[in-house]
Amino acid sequence: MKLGHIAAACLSLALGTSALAQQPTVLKIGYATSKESHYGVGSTVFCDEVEKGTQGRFKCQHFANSALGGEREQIEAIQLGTQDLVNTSTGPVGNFVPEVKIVDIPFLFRDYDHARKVMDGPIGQDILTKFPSKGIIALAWTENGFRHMTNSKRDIVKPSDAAGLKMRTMENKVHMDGYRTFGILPTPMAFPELFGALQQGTVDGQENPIPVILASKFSQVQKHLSLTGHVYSPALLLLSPKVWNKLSDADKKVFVDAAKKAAVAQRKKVNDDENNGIAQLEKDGMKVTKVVDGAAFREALKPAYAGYAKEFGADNIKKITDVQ
Ligand code: EAX
Repeated sequence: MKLGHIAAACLSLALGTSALAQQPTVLKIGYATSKESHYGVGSTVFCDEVEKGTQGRFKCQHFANSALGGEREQIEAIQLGTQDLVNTSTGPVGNFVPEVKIVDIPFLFRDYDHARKVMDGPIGQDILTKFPSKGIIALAWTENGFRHMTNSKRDIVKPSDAAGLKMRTMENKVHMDGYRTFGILPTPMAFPELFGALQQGTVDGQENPIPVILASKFSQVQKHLSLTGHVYSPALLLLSPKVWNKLSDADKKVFVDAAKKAAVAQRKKVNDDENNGIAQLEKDGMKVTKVVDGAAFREALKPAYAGYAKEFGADNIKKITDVQ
């Protein structure tokens, strides 16, 4: 090699090293739906705020549309440190952190105000402290939304209409116990498999919030939508301890504050989708049942509530329903 070439090689090596020192740490963030959906909106705000707050030392690579797998798989990857962040529903989370299960009880929350107040108040914040001992850092509650039923067979006004329908549920025992009292045949399945299962008729229906039904284009494979709002679906922004443990205290604060801003943006998108998305789904051909017999669903759920009271404590459930 000529001297000039060696000098050039040394120069490029030196430049390469200095460029490397300034390279931001790229965090992999995953979620179930598109980058334009509620999860994408919240995740984008989080990442922008982190990038700003750390002067560009951290940035994100987004893996939307379940590109990193189902929510259970992504949470496992967070524990292992092979994935940095996930913006996930609580669907599978109770299998990792049992204290979360109580907020998955059907008809526990009256409305969005009630749910958000509980999650942001002492009860919700206390649940977040249970994550680190399970190898997960919970930065904030985000949101998926109140879940509604869709199916390919008929309108659902009351539990007897839902009875006998094979419905995909999340891998969530609290939900499944409740839905069985409606007469539904719950079929737990990871979300990435759901569209195909609906298309092929492996299941008759599913239940998800409006933002998910919209983003996943379930109108292409489901005729009937009933606004059952039978359970609130909280979501969480989870971080791997492998990342967290290396952060300075100042950076930790940047991450937590960014997650809070993400939650605000994600909830706003949920509101927007609730307000505008139903008309869109009708336009897309869905038949929407807007008035359902909520009292009949609550009545049907009574045996499941006896089980919930035993598992979680009637007083703990009351503490949540008492929040005004
Ligand atoms: O988190 O699995 C589900 O039905 C979830 O609601 C969805 O993936 C978004």
